Amino acid sequence: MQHLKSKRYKFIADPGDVRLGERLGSDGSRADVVIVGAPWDGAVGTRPGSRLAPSKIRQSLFTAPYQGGFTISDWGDVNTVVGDHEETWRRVSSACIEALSSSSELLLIGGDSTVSYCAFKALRNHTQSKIAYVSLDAHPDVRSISEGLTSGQVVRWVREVDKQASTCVVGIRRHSNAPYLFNEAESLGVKLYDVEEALEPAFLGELENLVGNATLHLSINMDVVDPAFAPGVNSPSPGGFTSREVIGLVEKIAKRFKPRIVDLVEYTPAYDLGDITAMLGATLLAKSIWIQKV
Ligand SMILES: [Mn+2]
Repeated sequence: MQHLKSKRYKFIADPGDVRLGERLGSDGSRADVVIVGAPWDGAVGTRPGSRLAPSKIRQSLFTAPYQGGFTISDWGDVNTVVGDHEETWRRVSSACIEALSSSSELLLIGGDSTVSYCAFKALRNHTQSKIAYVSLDAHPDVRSISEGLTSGQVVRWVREVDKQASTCVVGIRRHSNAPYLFNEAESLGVKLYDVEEALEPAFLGELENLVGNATLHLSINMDVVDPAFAPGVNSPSPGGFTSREVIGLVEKIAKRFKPRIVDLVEYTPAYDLGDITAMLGATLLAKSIWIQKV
């Protein structure tokens, strides 16, 4: 048809400039990297809206330059059930199990951070190897609440699924968390690192001791970034990583530990400004792709 573009995600006619969105395989196809969206925010108390994140993240991710050397497929979004978290979580886990069987690296776009727990359950189901769960987050997410549901419990649930998994949270802000949570984390065997510790040159050595050759699940909660660089989150906390710092950290982790799953959670588009949080989130996902066949 006349004057209709066959390629999306690009506005300039430059054949040498290939975008990631131009290399996508079709839904359900096997690929080095498989993308799944989990548009669910039913466990968010403060600023809901991360159910709208997957489409916004894709918009930025698919305009990123394709670096070559890997195949990538977007399987679309999990069909979530509004008001039914158990059925939704079952479906997210099930989609992740399928995606793990068809890829070397799964990129899961949340959604609130409970979808990270679903992905972790899927990974535990998929592999016999030792797993490490590294969460980049301002909060330890080890709450124990008297009623209801919160995404602030995810790391506690991860511990319940696999007590042997090495588990740590990187980017903690002391000033934004109740003191009891630090004791909870310690008694659950969850190692916490604040922002300053994570920026020390020795930090990668710390991770080396913790992760080693385990199968890595890396969870990136966008609130780990300073709200000046990532305002579009459910639970912002001042004093986080700059965008440059978090990009460097994710790149180093991806290169060294080759994560089997990378999830991006808690991005909340309604609170974003000029898509800066979406652009950063998409960049972090692009940097987390470690497969390079060339
Ligand atoms: Mn958090």
